[in-house]
Amino acid sequence: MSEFVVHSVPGSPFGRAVLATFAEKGATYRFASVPPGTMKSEPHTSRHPFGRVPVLEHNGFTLYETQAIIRYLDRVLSDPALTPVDPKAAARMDQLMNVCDWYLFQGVNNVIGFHRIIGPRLMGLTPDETAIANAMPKAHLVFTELSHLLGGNIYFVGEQVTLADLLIAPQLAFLAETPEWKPLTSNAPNLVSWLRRMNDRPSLQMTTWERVAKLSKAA
Ligand SMILES: N[C@@H](CCC(=O)N[C@@H](CS)C(=O)NCC(=O)O)C(=O)O
Repeated sequence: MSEFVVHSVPGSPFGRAVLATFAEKGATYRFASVPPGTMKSEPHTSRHPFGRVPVLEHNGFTLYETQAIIRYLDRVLSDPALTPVDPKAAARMDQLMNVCDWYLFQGVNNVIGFHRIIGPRLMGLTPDETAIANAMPKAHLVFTELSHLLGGNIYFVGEQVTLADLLIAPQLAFLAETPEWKPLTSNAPNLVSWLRRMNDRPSLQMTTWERVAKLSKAA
């Protein structure tokens, strides 16, 4: 069986979505840690011209953008399927994945998650409270909409886990570690229960920041 290589960094929510997809499929991969401070230079920019993670390599095929990667994995590792067959359910999954990238990440997690977690933990920065406060109106809107779309479902699109759950869970798990989580979920208890269910899945347990950091040290 050909080797999958994931270039990423421990703690990356997008990278975690890829690793969790492998775990859901029961498939193996090699984790190639991108050394700190090298994401914007060669050789990484040859893999990812925008200097981000994750990047997948498979049989000489290189792919960046998390949605593209996990959709590719769902096609080449077909069992269990993580995309619904029903066109409406598949469209809902696609919609949620775009809500994640366009609204949950941009302006919410890349601000709150950065200032609360990444900056202090990796760069010794003090959280910028003004930037966090400015991100909160959009964050409330995103949480309200995610809660609405989840409704009474077990997973975002129904009873089966899909790529949408695997993309969104690492982003919300990040925010759940911040003081903003409580006000953001005060009217969204279904999101709290959903995240608990996701965190209980082996695929999320195997891909925590700590577990991936250990994996990357051992590699
Ligand atoms: N649209 C990209 C976003 C990837 C992304 O932003 N990754 C973060 C880590 S979770 C990153 O590489 N950040 C480095 C930076 O912003 O310079 C994807 O879906 O893969």
